[in-house]
Parts: sequence; structure tokens; C-alpha cells
Amino acid sequence: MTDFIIGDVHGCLDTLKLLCDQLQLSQGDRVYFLGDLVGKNNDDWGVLRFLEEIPAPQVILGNHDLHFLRVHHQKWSEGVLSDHQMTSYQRLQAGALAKWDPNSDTLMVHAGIWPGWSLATTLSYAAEVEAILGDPVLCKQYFAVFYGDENEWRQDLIGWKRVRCLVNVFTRMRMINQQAQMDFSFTGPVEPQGGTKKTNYPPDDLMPWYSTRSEWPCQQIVFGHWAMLHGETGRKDVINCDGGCAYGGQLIGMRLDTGERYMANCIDPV
Ligand SMILES: [Mn+2]
Repeated sequence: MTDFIIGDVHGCLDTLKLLCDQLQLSQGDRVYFLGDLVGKNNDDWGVLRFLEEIPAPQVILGNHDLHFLRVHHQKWSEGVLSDHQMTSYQRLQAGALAKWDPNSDTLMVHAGIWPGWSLATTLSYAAEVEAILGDPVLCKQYFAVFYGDENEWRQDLIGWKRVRCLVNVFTRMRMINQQAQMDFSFTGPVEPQGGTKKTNYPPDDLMPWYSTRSEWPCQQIVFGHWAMLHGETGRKDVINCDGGCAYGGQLIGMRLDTGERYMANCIDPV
């Protein structure tokens, strides 16, 4: 009975199989996927179908997963996908925006959480979006107004602006500016705390979302989404597991109870 986390797969099916061989999964184990299972022109449907072979897969949704759901929503709702694709679509659509593992007191999200959110707040905001994805009528309406750069969370946001802002926090956020707004343009590397400054690091008025606070409402937060961090935040309580597999890097796995890491070098075409 071991719990594992796997970072951003991005359709890299053969690399995922390599990593799963290393994890030596057995019945009773649980595997949390940190989001972006799909979406870099690799074998998206193949990865989703492979989840059938993984014991208790726990899907957290990333920005690419939501885009994939939107792209295939019409065909899914008309029932014209293949049987396997119908099942795969439904499994992805049932994914979460945030998951919390009580045994290790770990919060898992694709991109991040807003500064100041408690654990209960985070899970309830995630549930708001999950409820929309799970409602055929609301989901269709949401996908019609899908894109928006709402960059500043406020509790009094309502309607689709609220939904889009929550989705931006959970699935797109990296940097926050001095006005406490999300900056969606910077995707590059960040100086590790205690590290040495390099020239391609971000402007001084931006900081990573996880640097906005020194303590979390849980033991640790694990996230993906940010390949240029190369799996390093410089902090033990905020752990990145995106090894940039989609860019020829590694797919990262992590054991939840011990923090032990596993790496598979990407063998899929990128
Ligand atoms: Mn992402």
C-alpha cells in the first residue's frame, strides 16, 4: 500500500511505462497524477487508456487536460468517440483541481494555490470547478467561455470570471507581481533560494507563487506545470515534480511517504 505521485506526462506513453516499471506498482497502491497527462502532440489517448492498468489512478487536472476536454467535448457528448475514448474522456473529466492526502498531509495541485488560502478553502474552491466539469450543461457553457486572463483572485468574483480565475490559479499560475496579480507571461527558471543569480532569471517585480508565504496549511505542497524549475524550488515544503518530459527531459515520480524520487528519461518523440 504505497502512494506515488507522477509529474507532467504530456502524452509520453513509453516514458510513463518506463517510470511505472521503476515504481513496481501493485494492487493497493495509489498513483496521483499532477496534471497535464496530455497535450504536446504525443500519444494522449494512449496515456489515458494506460491509466486502466494503473492501480487507483488519482487524476489532478492541468491546463492541457482542460484544453483537451474542451476540444473533444462535442464528440464525447454526441457519443461518437470510440468506446475506449469515451471511458478515457470520462476518467479525465472526473479529475480534481486539488487533492489532499491525509496520511502524509500533502496537498497536490497542477500549478499552485493562491496566497492565504487555507486547506479547506483550497479544496472547496477546487470542488466548485469540479462540480461544473461534472455537470453536462454547465460544462458545455464553461467550454464556450473557456479562455480568460483573470489574474487576481477575489472572494467576491462571480460567474465565469470566478471559475476562470480559479482555474488560472490551480492550473496556470507561476509568477505573482507586486500588485498581487498572476503574471502569465514568464515561464522561465527561477533562482533557487540560496542559489546564484543568472541573467535569464525573472524581473525583480515577479516572485514565484510559492515564495509569497513561508508556511502552508499542510505539511507539503506538490505541484507540476513548471518545467523550467527542473523539479527544484529550493524548499522542502514545496515540491515540484515537472521534469520537462515533454521537452526531452525526465518524467518524475515520487513516493509520498518517504519523498524518494524516481526518474525516467524521455524516450517519446518530442
Ligand atoms: Mn501545465
